[in-house]
Amino acid sequence: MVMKTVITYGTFDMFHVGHLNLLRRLSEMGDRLIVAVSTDEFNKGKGKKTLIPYDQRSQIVESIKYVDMVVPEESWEQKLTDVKKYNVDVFAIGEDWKGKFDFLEDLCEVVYLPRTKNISTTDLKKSLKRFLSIPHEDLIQAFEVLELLRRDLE
Ligand code: C2G
Repeated sequence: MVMKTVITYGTFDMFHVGHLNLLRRLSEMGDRLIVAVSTDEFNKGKGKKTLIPYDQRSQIVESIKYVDMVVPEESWEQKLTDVKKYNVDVFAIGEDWKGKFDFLEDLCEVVYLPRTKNISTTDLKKSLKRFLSIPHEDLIQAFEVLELLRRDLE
């Protein structure tokens, strides 16, 4: 049986259901799914500051049942060598990258998939930042009020 290999690349910071949906769909496209997780250094080059360091991001992705193998993504160019090295049949990625990797079409199928709506690491970071920017005393006061309400309900 010929093994159909799919590969994708990404940061996967603050792993969420958008990432999960993508990996599940990719796993349905072949027999083996390889995920190249962006290293912290490579992310700096992408202008992306990750909250979660590479070793944790790669451990999480490796633990996803749809994923067969995780490798580090250290450069833009490695896609060309990876496709040959791992005998890749399909390169796939979210459509936010539509057209950017068509140069791989000579080597393998190139697929851009719709992103999952209403979730992104950027939004998660924004809401986290908003919560953390609430003045400390306001949070204390809110918890005190909640405690009073809880006692009333007892
Ligand atoms: N994704 C998605 N839906 C979302 C968020 C992300 O389908 N709501 C997909 C992205 O399209 C991408 C993958 O999940 O295919 C990983 O997303 P990121 O971690 O943001 O990856 P990115 O930083 O775009 O890195 O060489 C390619 C780059 O490394 C891709």
